[in-house]
Amino acid sequence: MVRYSKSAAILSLALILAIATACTTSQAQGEDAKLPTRVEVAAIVAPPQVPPAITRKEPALVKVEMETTEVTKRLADGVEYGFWTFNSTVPGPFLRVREGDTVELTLKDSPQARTAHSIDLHAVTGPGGGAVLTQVSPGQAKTFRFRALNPGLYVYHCATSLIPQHISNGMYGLILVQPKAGLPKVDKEFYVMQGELYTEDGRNSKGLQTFSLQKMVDENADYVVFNGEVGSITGDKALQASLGDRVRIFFGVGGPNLTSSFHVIGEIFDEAHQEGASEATRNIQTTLVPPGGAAWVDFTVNVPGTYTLVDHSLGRLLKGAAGQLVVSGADQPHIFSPVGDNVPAGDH
Ligand SMILES: [Cu+2]
Repeated sequence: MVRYSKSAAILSLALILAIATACTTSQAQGEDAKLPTRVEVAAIVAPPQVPPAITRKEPALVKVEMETTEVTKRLADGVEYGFWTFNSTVPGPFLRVREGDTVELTLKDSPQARTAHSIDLHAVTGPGGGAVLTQVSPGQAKTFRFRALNPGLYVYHCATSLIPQHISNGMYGLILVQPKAGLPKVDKEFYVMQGELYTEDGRNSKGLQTFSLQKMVDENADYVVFNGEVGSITGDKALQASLGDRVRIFFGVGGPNLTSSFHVIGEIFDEAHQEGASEATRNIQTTLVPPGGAAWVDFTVNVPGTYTLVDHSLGRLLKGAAGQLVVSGADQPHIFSPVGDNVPAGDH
């Protein structure tokens, strides 16, 4: 009798737990069923540009369409590479959504592609970050939804085998989940990502280069570049700002292997959101950004001239890791000036 009672009690408890779980599940499904009524299509612009800040105050269902492609493009002067991309750019487009939005992402693999691709977004809460739901063969398209629960700056990348090869070939980008209150307003926003390439014939070879699996495994990169090619943001393509501008750089690392010591020569990050954190640290010279990680930095440009973006592992300058921010405006000798007959040796 005692034994029966115990069994009955255990059974009752199990039943209560089962009902409670069922209620929780159905409530959760009820919540999930409430899609935002406002529907928007994500703005897509090519790097280093960033879509405008989101100003709406309520969540939306944001539709994103991306196509994975395989394109042969310039890697350096006289050097080409068969890149694998999101939307034919390296990095892929900067995605901008708002905390609480539901993102409906459709990934299509180009009919001209030779391999399957997918997307894993670090902004996703859910197994695989989307990778399991988006494995697409050439010509195929798949759609999934996720709710952007956590604000921050997140990497996305292809997660199809061999994943580091897909990443090295150019399949990475950033998604910003704007906090509900928005980010502080700035005058200029830029989008820069670092990645490295491993080639069979090495850095001094011209013509079309091919991926080296062995060098990738050895982490012996031939090229370390910003935005997919040597000189992507230098010279005529340098980032531009005016004296007094508040500048924001969203910086991420696709990798697949190398951590960046991101630094802007001649500037100090007034605020750095290290590892994409919501809280900023102040007055930072160099910020460490790991593969699959991102940071954003805000600073005011107080002196005109050319500022060089680097990975402060400076050997990588020789492998291509350099960019430029050109600030126009009148000299500010009270902040920075030569003295006497000192003639500037030129910009960095
Ligand atoms: Cu891929």
